[in-house]
Amino acid sequence: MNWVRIILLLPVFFLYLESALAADKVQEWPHYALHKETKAPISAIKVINIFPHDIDAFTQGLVYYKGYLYESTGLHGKSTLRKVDIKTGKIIKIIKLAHEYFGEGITILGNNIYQLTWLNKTGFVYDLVEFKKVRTFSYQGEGWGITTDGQYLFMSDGSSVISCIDPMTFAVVRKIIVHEGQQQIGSLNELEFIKGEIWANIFREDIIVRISPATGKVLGWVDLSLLYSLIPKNSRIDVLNGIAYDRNRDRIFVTGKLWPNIFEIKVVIKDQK
Ligand SMILES: [Ca+2]
Repeated sequence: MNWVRIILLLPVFFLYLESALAADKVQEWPHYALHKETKAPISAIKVINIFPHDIDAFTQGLVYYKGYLYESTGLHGKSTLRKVDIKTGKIIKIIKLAHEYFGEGITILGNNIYQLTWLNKTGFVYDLVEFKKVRTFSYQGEGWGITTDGQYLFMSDGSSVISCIDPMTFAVVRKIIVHEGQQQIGSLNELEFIKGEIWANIFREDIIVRISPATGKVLGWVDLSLLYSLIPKNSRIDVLNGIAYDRNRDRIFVTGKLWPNIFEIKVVIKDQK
């Protein structure tokens, strides 16, 4: 074995390793570089209402339906599906998932609730009223967020890809690559369809990205960092996650994992470029 050759090549290897790691970091574009890199508008928010939220709810999915919020929570042994009164935060109905499942996104289509799990490659369909499980389905990769345009399901898996899924066959109809220019936007988490756009939390970031469902192009950003100043100090909070939309009254609700509050927000233009 030619040790001299190996020793001589070592710096090249480390240089390669470093550049590979740097390339990986580029994927994590938000938030530190966002304000100077993006050409899309960055919106600020105005808080309209503050509601209580279960501080034990590790929020992974949030959706509004006919006057109530429906929420999916994660963690093994603590995963649930629940119907919640908005004003009081009171749990109206709840079911627990088996210990092996880590609950993720939910959406409502027709008379059914669709719930993903994180690593089990398994989703559940429940009837909306009784939370009775009516179907189990499978998918490739991880389950993160899910939303609907009223026809198809749209699923995130923690990458920059959103998969458009047929709700009957669960086949992938098409894949949406979320991007701005050449830059893909990764870590897409909880999702919501709002006025023809897909809004997505970005894992570990204080921003929502607004996405064109047709092209995957970034349409803009919503900066939620203001919310941290409104949460009681010493709150044991995890990351922002959860977007729900009441299309009848044009109300947007956001929260986070273990957050003590759900916020009704309005978006205001902060930085029109
Ligand atoms: Ca949602």
